[in-house]
Amino acid sequence: MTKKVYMNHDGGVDDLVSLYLLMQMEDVELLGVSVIPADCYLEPAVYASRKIIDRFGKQDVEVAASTSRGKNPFPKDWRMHAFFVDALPILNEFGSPKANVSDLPAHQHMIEALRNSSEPVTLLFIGPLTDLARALEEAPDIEEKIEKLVWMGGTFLEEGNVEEPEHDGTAEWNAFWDPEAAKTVWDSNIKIDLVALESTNMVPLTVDVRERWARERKDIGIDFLGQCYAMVPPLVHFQTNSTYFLWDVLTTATIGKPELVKTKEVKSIVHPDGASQGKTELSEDGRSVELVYEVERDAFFDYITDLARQGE
Ligand code: AGV
Ligand code: CA
Repeated sequence: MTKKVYMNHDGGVDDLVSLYLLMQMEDVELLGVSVIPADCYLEPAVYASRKIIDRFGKQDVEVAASTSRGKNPFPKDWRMHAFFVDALPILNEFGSPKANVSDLPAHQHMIEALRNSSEPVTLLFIGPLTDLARALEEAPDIEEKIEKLVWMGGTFLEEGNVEEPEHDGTAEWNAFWDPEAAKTVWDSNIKIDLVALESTNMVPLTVDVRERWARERKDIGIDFLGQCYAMVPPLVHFQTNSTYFLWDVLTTATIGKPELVKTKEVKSIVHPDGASQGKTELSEDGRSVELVYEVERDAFFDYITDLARQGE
């Protein structure tokens, strides 16, 4: 059975690779893609998305740009990555992008996609939740069209991945960028699969992974993975704040192959403000989420490498 999916991403290397991989999944129908300028700049991220759809998509997919703004901006160095992906020769062989850009802003584009769908839709969010929060405020009726939300965000570990002044370091970045949006979504009745740092910490980008993709670079799809992950720092001696993980790619992979991960139900709240803003915390008074807390690392890398292979 094909799953209907709507994707909202924020233009990082792993966001754009996720778009590529999602389009390679046999049993997924992609209803639309929207781009929010959180961990990216909007223009190159929209261009890169359209070019990936042109070059590697099997269906027509429309792209929408977000008008949302966050509370806590991402570091500029990270936001630059979308420019690098957009400039890759493999995405620029045939001139300017063709995939359509919607006249609607992201959240309204998603509302329309949900209302037009005859079946419930899985929402894949691999950046902040701002566009979903806005959509829910504008069109509460969409809730019943949402099968579930699969979100890369949050953590219940002591350490998050935010290192910023005036913050205590307990949050994950997608939650920190717009903590109020996370709270709005928490307050809804949508089912949530949470791909938090518990599981993404198990899939750092390492040199052996890069070498594997390099050995197979004759395949154009695997070369594309290798080129994308050449732009970001791997884990070598020890983890730093810049170390890159396959956060969003793991989140996307759970849609195509749920057996890769283990999940458990937990109850949690989100801190909307203060020194812990964006922190997700276990609490009996909180809402229920399905936490992805473990992944079969080797099976995951095999899966995404096989999925990427184009046979060209
Ligand atoms: O917190 C993880 C989220 C994911 O959606 N993003 C990157 C992924 O796209 C923010 C982020 C955290 N640490 C980063 C990030 C880093 N070292 N480089 C770039 N982005
Ligand atoms: Ca992201």
